[in-house]
Amino acid sequence: MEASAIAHSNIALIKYWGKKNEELIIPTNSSLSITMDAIYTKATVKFDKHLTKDELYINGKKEEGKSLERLSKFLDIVREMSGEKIFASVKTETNFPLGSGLASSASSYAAIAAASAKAIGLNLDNRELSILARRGSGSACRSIFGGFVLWQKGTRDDGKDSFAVQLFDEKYWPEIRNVIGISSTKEKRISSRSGMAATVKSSTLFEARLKYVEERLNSAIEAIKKKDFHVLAEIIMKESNNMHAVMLDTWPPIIYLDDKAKEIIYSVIEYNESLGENVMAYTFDAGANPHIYTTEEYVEEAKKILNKCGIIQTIVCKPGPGIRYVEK
Ligand code: 2P0
Repeated sequence: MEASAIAHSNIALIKYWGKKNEELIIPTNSSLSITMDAIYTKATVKFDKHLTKDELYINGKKEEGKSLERLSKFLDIVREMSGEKIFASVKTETNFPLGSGLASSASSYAAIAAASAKAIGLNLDNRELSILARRGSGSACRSIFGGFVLWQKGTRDDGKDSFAVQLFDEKYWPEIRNVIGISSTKEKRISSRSGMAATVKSSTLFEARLKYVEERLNSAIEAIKKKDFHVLAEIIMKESNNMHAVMLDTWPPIIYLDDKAKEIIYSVIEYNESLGENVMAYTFDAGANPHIYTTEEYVEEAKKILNKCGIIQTIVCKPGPGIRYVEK
């Protein structure tokens, strides 16, 4: 009863920040992302009747405490779905440094969902897998699919219609790049999970965000359909700003952007202005690592901007594939 799967990270253009239901992980708004080819997690799950509790190894290191508890809660869902009451040993390996500040929960839980469902004998299609992955980490539901992915928030209270769908596969717009800067290696002060809960509870601007975010999402999809990077870039940047605005409006405030991030924001805007066209778009998640979405021909310029702003290490990603099963 063992299986391995690989899932790639995804970086949102329209962000998920806020839950309608914390237990079931149902979001307050739909979101849109691109799956990244160069960063991924491989998970191997083995259900073993000799085990007396679940085990978790991340990059070879045995984990206890919160991350194990979270995994066990997730595996309880898989056990309930299958009717099997067996503990599992779970090993995950990421190909990017975990201390890099790049979130690994999306790729990890997508890979764990796929590997555990297969190992325990559940025969799930990708939609069911997306719903399952969502229960591990919201953004993981998007990593089941490759290319351009929409997570539809759904309307049901049980979350059964809250899953991701692929809009376009990874070959649709192959020139797209995300130049990721590794900015901070520090553990973030506030986790996404507690941060977004605090925003929903305390930000007065959040209501306004929810009013406009789906409109922005539809405009983003239109721009992707037309492969209009100039329009898409403006939406991406405004959306990042908007999410970080509600973060700052949270009490106590959440501030993920640092001085380097601020320099990058101004530099990208200035570069676009110098060309009279948006050829790059910055976006930031729950951390200070910059993501510059651009097209192939501007990758070197994007790197130069990041270097000038004090960022040495970069990872260049293209649209990447969805979940795949591999040999151990
Ligand atoms: C996103 N983030 O859309 C946004 C942008 C962070 C900022 O998805 O509580 O780690 O496990 O559902 O999935 C981070 O949220 O949170 C996230 P949980 P998750 O990519």
